[in-house]
Amino acid sequence: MSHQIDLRSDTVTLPPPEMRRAMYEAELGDDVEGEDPTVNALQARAVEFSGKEDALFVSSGTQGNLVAIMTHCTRGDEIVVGDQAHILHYEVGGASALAGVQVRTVPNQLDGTLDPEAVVAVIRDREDVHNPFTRLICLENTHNRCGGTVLTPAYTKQISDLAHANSAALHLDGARLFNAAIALGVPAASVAEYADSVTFCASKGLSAPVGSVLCGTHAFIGRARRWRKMLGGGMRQAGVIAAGALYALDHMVERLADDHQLAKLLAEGLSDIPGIDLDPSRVQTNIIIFSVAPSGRDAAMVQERLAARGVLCHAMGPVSVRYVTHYGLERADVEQAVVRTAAVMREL
Ligand code: TLP
Repeated sequence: MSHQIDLRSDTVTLPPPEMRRAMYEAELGDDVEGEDPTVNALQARAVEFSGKEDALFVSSGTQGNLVAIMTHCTRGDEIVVGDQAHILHYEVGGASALAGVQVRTVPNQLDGTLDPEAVVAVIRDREDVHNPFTRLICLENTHNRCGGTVLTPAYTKQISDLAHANSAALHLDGARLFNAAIALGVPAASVAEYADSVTFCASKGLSAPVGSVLCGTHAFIGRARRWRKMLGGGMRQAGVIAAGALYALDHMVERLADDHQLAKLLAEGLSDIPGIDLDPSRVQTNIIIFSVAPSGRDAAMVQERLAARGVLCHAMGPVSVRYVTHYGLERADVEQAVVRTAAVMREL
C-alpha cells in the first residue's frame, strides 16, 4: 500500500528535530517545589500569550479543563456546556465523577456558539432552595465537534457578561486557541480576553509531544495548583516536556495558517465528490467534518474503507467523518487524500 495519510487528528503530530533538541537540553528542577526553570519559563510565556495573570502547566487538555472546573466550582454546583462540547463527550465524565458537578447542556449552534438566550434560560434561581448554583459556563474555541469553528471575542464577551451578571464564571476550552487566533488575525490574548480561565494545548497543531497550560488570575492558579497535585499532576522535572511546549509557542504558532490553507484545499476537493455533503465555505481552521449521508452508507463503514486505502480518519457520528490537517502533511498528501476518498465513495 502507498504511504498512509493520517487525518485522524492534529494530536498525531510528531515534534520537529529542533523541538526534540530543546527538550534534550532543557534546564531542569523539581517543579513541585516551583524550581523547574523551563516550566517556569513556559508558564511565563503562557502569561504573555494568554494575557492572564498566571499560568499552570498541566499534563493534557482534559486535565486542564478538569482542574479549571474543580477550581471554579464546589461539589453539587452546575456547569453549563454546549451539547457538542469536548468536556461533555470526550473527557470520560470527569466533571461529574471527579469534580462532582452536574453538567447542564445548551444546544451548540452550527458555528459552535451557544444562543445567549438559551444560556440565560438555564441559569438557576439562587433564591430557590431546590436549585444547584450555576457556577460556570464553558465555551470551546475552536469548536471541535462543530468543525473547527471560531468564536469571536465579541461573542465571548457577550457570554462572559451574562455569566458575570449571574454570579457565574466563564471557562474557555481553548485546546486550539492559537488556531482561533490565527483564523481571526488577532493575538491569542484577545481570543481569551473575556474568559476567567482558559486552557490551551501544546500537543495539537503546535506539535509538542505532551502538555497544556491553564491560565487565570494569581488566586485562581494558586488554588488550581492544589487540584492538579491531587490529580497526580505534580510532575517533578517536567521541564523535559515543558521545553517542547515552550518551543511550540515560540516557533509553531504562525505555521498553523498552513494547516488552515490545506484544510480549505481538502474541503474544496471533498465537496465535489458524489456521496459527500460538505460546504467548504464553512471550514475556518484545520478541522473538516463532512456527512456521508447522501451515499446511503454509515461513517464507520466509510472510515474502514478509507483506512484500507491508507487514509486514516475518525467517524464522529452515524454519518459524519472528521479530517484534520496538521504539521507533517504536505499539499501532495491532501491532493492524494481527495483522490483516495473519491475512489472509496465510488466503490461503496
Ligand atoms: N481532542 C481530541 C480527542 O479527544 C477527540 C481530538 O483528536 O480532537 N478540548 C478540545 C476541544 C479537544 O479537541 C481536546 C482533544 C481536548 C480538550 C483534550 O485534550 P487532551 O487530548 O490533551 O486531553
